[in-house]
Order: sequence, then structure tokens, then C-alpha cells
Amino acid sequence: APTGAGADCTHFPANFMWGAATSSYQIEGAAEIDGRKPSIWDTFARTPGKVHNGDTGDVAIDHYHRFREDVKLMADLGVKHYRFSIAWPRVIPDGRGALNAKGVDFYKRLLDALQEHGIEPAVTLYHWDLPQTLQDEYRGWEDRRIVDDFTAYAEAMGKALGDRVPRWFTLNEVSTFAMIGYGVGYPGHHAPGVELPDRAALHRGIFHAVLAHGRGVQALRATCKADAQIGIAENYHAYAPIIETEEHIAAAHRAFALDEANASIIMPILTGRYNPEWVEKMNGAAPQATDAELKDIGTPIDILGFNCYHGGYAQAADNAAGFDVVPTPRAFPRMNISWLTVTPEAIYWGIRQIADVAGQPDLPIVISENGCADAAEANSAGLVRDIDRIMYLRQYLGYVQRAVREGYSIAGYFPWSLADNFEWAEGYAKRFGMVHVDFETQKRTPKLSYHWFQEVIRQRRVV
Ligand code: PNW
Repeated sequence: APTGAGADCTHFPANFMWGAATSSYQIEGAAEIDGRKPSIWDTFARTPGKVHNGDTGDVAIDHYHRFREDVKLMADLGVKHYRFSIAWPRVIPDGRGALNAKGVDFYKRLLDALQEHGIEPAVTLYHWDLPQTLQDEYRGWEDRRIVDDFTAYAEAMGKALGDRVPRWFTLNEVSTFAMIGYGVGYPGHHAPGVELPDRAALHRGIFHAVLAHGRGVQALRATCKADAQIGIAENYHAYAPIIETEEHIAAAHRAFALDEANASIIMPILTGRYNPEWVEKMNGAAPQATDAELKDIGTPIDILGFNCYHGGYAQAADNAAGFDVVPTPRAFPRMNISWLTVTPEAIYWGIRQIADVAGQPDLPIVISENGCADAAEANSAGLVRDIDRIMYLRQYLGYVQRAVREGYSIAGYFPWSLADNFEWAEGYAKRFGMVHVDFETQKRTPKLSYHWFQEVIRQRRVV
């Protein structure tokens, strides 16, 4: 049931999951400690010219050593859930083979600290830090062997931590790591920064990822607690109708179904098939899958993580497709990072499109990421007054509330991110945190948005 006890027109249900989110390479640091080996992000960041200012995740926000302080910040914030990722090259340094006990112990210490504060973990297995060894050996996601190696990693983590972790996400944002890590005809601007010859090669890589996801779900299912919720965190692309009429809503739903990322990732995962209309449109570049592979890709999941930052607008049109995607006007509001237009309706339509287009009205969805980079200044007392972030989150959360009110299956909200961290190709120049981090001293200071979110959680409504 989508709405729990206590939900009404303005309040979130009492059992709604409020959380915070991070990922390993962006926060941990300790790149060469306790047996961790490099990931493709270490290699990429250490390659001159790839990351802004030559920044790397070598130290990041030193969470590896300061996790207790970070857990305390979450406890004070009032969240009962924490989404973090495991660094694959920390626990299996070469990507396959023996477990590194010291690496696994770090996550056990973190789980202990969370438990002491009554915070439930939601663990992502892969948030982009692929073991470099697998990239060197067979080019990572480009090669079919990644499927077995990821599945073995999932099984190993299920066995090591499955008795203590109630929620799992296999992969984070296949569409981002595939479409930004690899370029077709130009090098990608995320790791591994590979240039692919054509779209068929891109879709082969994506196919390996969705198959690895499905087999990973099965491996976790076999090793974790019976009631564990297992799924994926994907930033599938949502489309809002330009005006809420039947014809534009239908146009938005078609834009969703035929979007290249959705049609190759979330739709086969949720339906166990590729849309023949999309396959036709791809003109030979779509993946070829056997029935057995489709069944694995479509392995039922218990929870869907929706990472939502922005979306598109669709309009009904008299063309072959039946819709147009409306370009975002030049002066459309944006947050402090070039790609982030403020499109809060996307979070509502993204929830609804899982029900109406992917045919999964009862699948619990959590917003596994939503957030922005701020451009805020501190006041004389050192309080970062990020009212830009508050404005952004308030609008998106209002649309999540609408989905709750209308009975959609939305179960939780995890803003990105708990604290400022390594923002990939932007290095430390873009700050997504509700907690400010001084990257010199590692001092953490809650921003105004942290106090705002605290109050949202306390009152269970958009404040
Ligand atoms: C997500 N885009 O990445 C990631 O899951 C996080 O690790 C990251 O820090 C966060 O969002 C903010 O960027 C994205 O270009 C990267 O649309 C790029 C895009 C979206 C999400």
C-alpha cells in the first residue's frame, strides 16, 4: 500500500523513509589504505586534464576515518535511513577472487555505528568505482565477463553483510556511467573516459550492465535475509506533459517509453523485454538478447531507487512519433552546475511513469537521490545560507508529496548528499551537501538546508 498511517493531504505517512545518500569514491578517501586497490576513478582522476583542478578522491572527505562523526550528523538530522555504496576494489581489490577482510571490516564498523543510532543501511554495490584490474584485463563493462564478476561480488557481499542490510541497490545510474563514461566518437568525460566506435558498442555495454543487475539481484536474494528489499538506483529520464491534458500526458508517456536510456535500462529491467518500436528506431544498434537473458534482466525487484535531478517536457505532436520533446529555453532556471535545470514536476511524473508506462503500480519507489549544487555564502557566524538548495528541494519534495497524496507507491526520500564531496569531473568545485565540508581542515558544518530538512522530517510535511 502506497500511503501509510497518518498520511493526509499535506503530511507524509508515518512510515515514510527519510534518508541521506553518499557514495564510496566521493567521500571515503583512504585510497591506498588497508589493501584497497585503484578503481577506474582513481586512474581517471590522476590523469591530467580529466578532472577539474586535478582533484582526486585520494582523501575526499576522509569518511573512512571520520565515519562516526558523519553518522552522528545523520542521527542529529533525524534520518532513519542511510544510502551508501561499497567500494568494490576495497573489498575485492582485483575485482574477482579473495575478499580483503580489512576492507570488509570497514563496512562492518560503519554498520555498527549506524545500528547504534538506529539508522538502517541501504547499500549500493556499484557506484562507479570499478576495480581497475577489470578495466585492464577486459575493458570492464564492454566485456561480457563483467557479468560473472559482478554477480560473484554481489554474492560475496550478500554472504558477508546480508544478515545486517535490509535494502540493496545493485547499480547506481547505469545511464550516467554508460552514457557519460563512454562517448560515441569522442572520449567520455567520466571514467573510464573511453571513446566507443558506435551506438551498438554503447548498447552492448549497457546490456552487460542490466544483465549484471538481474543476476546480482538473484545472488543477493540467495544470500540475504528473506525480507531484504533488493533493486537498482537509476536516474531514468522522466517527462512532464507541457500541460496536463490527456493528449500531452500520453505524449509524455511515449517520450518516456522511447527515451534511449529508459528503453535500454529501466524498461527491460521492469518488463523483461525491449520495446520493439525502440529496437526498430535504433536501426541495428539495440542489443540482441535471448529469452533466458531477458528473464534474468527482468528478475523481479522489491524496491526501485529513482535518482531524480531534472526531466524533460513533452508535447503532443502531429509527427510520426506522436510527440515532441520541448527544448529548455535559454533563460530557464538552473542550479549551480551546468546541466541542472529546475524541473520539479519530473519527480512526480517519474514516479507516475513507473506505474503507468512500466506497468508497476505497486513497486515501492524511493527517491534515492535528489539535490543540487549550491552557490551560497556563509553569514558572519559561519552558517552557509543555502536557500537556493532549500528552494530546489522544497519544490521537488512538494511534487513527491503530490504523488503520496494521489496514492502512488512512493516510500522514501534520500536527498543527495549528506555532505559536500568529490563531484566527479567537477572535483571539489561543486558542492551538493546539506553539510558544508572545509576540504583543508575536514571540518563539517551543517548548512541551513540541513536544518530545513530536519524540520521536514520532524513535521512530516514540506516546510
Ligand atoms: C548523480 N547529469 O550523477 C550521481 O549518482 C552522484 O554520484 C552525483 O554526485 C550526483 O548525481 C550529482 O551529480 C549525475 O548530467 C551526474 O544529468 C550527471 C547527471 C545526473 C546525475
